[in-house]
Amino acid sequence: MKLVFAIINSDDSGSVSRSLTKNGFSSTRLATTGGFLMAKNVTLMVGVDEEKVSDVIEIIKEHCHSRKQLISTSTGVGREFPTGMPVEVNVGGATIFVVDVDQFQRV
Ligand code: 2BA
Repeated sequence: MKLVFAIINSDDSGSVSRSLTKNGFSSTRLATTGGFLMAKNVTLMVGVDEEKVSDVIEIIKEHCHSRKQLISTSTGVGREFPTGMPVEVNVGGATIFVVDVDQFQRV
């Protein structure tokens, strides 16, 4: 079994969750915050058999869009950038980690 962690934009999270459910996948949503932008995002946890991981990733890809976001460097975000200059970063579609699961039990 594998555990898929997908960090996604909050605006995409509803359609991803609905599509996962519709396709028979169980998922858990965590309210998270990106370390760089300090903006809220959503992390989905999906426990799934190995042969279904690609199906889960396809659903995530289908519903997650990349966005350009302007950040103000005067807020202290991104210290490597010259201060006072707005900087554009490309966020998403999704950041996905797939990890091995040693045990899965419902008790
Ligand atoms: P944030 O950490 O808030 O990062 C938002 C976006 O800012 C990133 O988009 C990237 O384009 C840019 N960025 C992040 N760190 C940067 C840096 N040190 N210098 C310049 N630009 C930087 P994404 O790569 O699409 O990441 C979206 C969110 O996914 C991240 O939000 C974070 O919550 C998560 N994430 C991305 N990579 C990760 C990783 N290796 N480990 C854990 N979480 C990660």
